[in-house]
Parts: sequence; C-alpha cells; structure tokens
Amino acid sequence: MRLFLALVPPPAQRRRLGELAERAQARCGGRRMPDDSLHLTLAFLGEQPLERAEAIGDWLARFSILPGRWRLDAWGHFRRPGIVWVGGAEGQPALGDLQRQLWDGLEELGISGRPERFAPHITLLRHARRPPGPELPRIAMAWDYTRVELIQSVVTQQGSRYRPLARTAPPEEMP
Ligand code: 2AM
Repeated sequence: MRLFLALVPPPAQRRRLGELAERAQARCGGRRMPDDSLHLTLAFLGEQPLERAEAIGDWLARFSILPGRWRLDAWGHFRRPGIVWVGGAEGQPALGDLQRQLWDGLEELGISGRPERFAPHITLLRHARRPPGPELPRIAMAWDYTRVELIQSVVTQQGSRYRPLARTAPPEEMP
C-alpha cells in the first residue's frame, strides 16, 4: 500500500484552496487536485506491506501532536514535474518540528526515507505548463491544525485517490 502522513485542511481552508487552484489552473494549465484531495504531506512512506500499515496506524493513534497554525502566503512552483503549490514564508519552525518528530517515530518502526530537506507545500496543480505569475491572487490564509492523518494513495484512471486510514489522538489539554 502506498502511504503518507499529512495534514488535511479544514472545510473553510479547503474551499479557499480550491478557489486558488481554479485561478491557478486558468493561468498555468495542468491538472487540478480535487478539493477533497488537498493536503500537506509531512512524510511520504511509499509502498508498505499491510502489517506495517497497521503498525503505523496503531502508533499514530497513540500519538498526539502540539496543535499549531500554518500561515500560507506564497505561491511556488516545482518546475520539473510541473507542480504549482501554495506554502508559507520561512520562519515557521513548528511544522518542521512536527515533521522531525514524526520521522523519529517512523524510524523507530523501521521505516526509512526521511528526506534531507522538508519544504512544506500544498500541491494545487500537476503537469502545469506555466509557473504562477503576479496576476494570481495574493494569499493570506492561516490553517489551524490539530491532527495528522495516515492516508493511503490509491491509483485510479482519474489519478490518485486518497483514503484516510488512521489519525493522531486528540491534542492533550493544557494543564
Ligand atoms: P506533493 O504532491 O505534496 O508534492 C501522496 O502521493 C503525496 O506524497 C503527494 O502529495 C506527494 O507530495 C508525496 N509524494 C509522492 N511521491 C513522492 C516521492 N517519491 N517522494 C516524496 N514525496 C512524494
């Protein structure tokens, strides 16, 4: 099973990201991510056997994260695969801390693949023909996140579809 850990936007942010994807597609072309597939990948785990998927799900369900706010204010572009994304300015260490903490746990479960660099982004378009330009709307969003999800990516004729398998425990109450 092809698995990844991600933050999934709450409905209001998802709608706003969908509108941005629409505008971006009008300029850049390419294939738009469906609104219900929008996410921020924290760890890509690749193909894993079923037993390991279950072990990851059990581990995640016992794990609770420090809730945080990610401020989104920038368009970006990975040229080679034609990915157009939105992300946040530098200087928001909480997401990097969360990504490291998750990989520490994954490595204890025997999973490898921690990337050398983590560039948090939400992919809006794939196979775009042009980069985002200045005519696209300015982005000023804040996303309050409280949980991480384990998601299975299932390849279909219409592209990848995502199926949530497990999630972190609710955040602990402050003492
Ligand atoms: P991205 O689109 O956000 O850049 C599920 O496939 C998610 O895992 C995708 O959102 C993708 O990130 C990421 N992903 C897919 N293949 C990957 C790979 N080989 N290495 C790292 N991340 C990957």
